[in-house]
Amino acid sequence: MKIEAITIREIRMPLVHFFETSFGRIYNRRILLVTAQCDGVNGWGECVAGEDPFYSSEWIETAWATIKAYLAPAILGRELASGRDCPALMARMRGHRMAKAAIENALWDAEARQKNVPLWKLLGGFRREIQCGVSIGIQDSIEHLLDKIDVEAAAGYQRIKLKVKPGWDVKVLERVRARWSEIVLSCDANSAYTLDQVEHLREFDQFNLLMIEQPLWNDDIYYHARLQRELRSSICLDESIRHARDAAAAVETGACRIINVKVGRVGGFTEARKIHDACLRNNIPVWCGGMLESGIGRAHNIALSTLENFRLPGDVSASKRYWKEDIIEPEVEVTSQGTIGIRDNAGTGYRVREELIEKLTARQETLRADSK
Ligand code: OSB
Ligand code: MG
Repeated sequence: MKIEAITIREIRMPLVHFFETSFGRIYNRRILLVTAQCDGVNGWGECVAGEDPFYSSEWIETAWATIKAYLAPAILGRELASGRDCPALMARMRGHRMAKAAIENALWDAEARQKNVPLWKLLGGFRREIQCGVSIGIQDSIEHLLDKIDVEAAAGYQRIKLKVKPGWDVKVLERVRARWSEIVLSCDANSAYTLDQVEHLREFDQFNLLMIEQPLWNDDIYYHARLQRELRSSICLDESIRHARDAAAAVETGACRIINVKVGRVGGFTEARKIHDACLRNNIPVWCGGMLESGIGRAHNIALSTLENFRLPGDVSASKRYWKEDIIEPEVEVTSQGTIGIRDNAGTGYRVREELIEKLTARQETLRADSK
């Protein structure tokens, strides 16, 4: 397929409810979408970079500038057999994985549409439904949090993940476990702790957590290995895993027993599949993380989650938990069993609502091969 044009666009979407982590609270998402025009077919990709460089060093402005100056020029006008060929063309540019993923995934999307096959099959998936959990942010009070858990547990979600930080952790977990002794529960610290808090982190062991996600520094593997030896609970790494080599190092050193795969964080479907395969060989379960995606990124997460080793419920949940109106049709819905059924249509199986996207667009720019 020939890459004829790349359109980058920023849309703005207000969240139904604010989302707070150890690094801050957000009410709105500024989302960078990529459209790749290949032989007249459009593929869509979503850049999961945030509005600020808080989760990772990338943010929407670095992604925009990097795509425009480097990533789009590296692929425009090229003839590619598959989305798989994209990473090699962008490898010269270091980092900027979320920006790269938006482009690569748009090409996989276009490829699936062109070949008239479902994206999940193209990626090598086989599941006909995926297991869903929810990630619940830090709230204004424990009462607010308990109300939220009530809603999500009643909706059927298979796992509840709570955001924690010093001052919003042990007491919160205690209250939650007192009310729901049986629910599958995990927590995510987004790097809010340090190794000298090991005694405090050991208190988490009493809550029978499925995992503790990213307790220590965002770029660390070594000290997580030290911490894992001190805890009964399993550590899951998110931020620290940038590529398959990080995953291999984490497994080899015993830094975690579970890995959260986010296709944006690792630079696209190709690298996500490598991590998946490496974890499968080492009997390390993975699950699909979320970045408060619009329907486009959400549909891609669903396709990825059909791979064999996505054995734990992901953070991929219903559109309506985030948006009044999503930019795909139908919206992503979750069954009362906490699953999402996999669609058999070509591409993601969801239609992109271009007319709604136009209305939400704050800026857009089309890059072409001849304008290099
Ligand atoms: O660490 O998993 C995370 C959202 C934004 C940034 C980082 C994270 C998250 C989530 C939300 O936990 C997952 C979702 O519901 O999309
Ligand atoms: Mg996380």
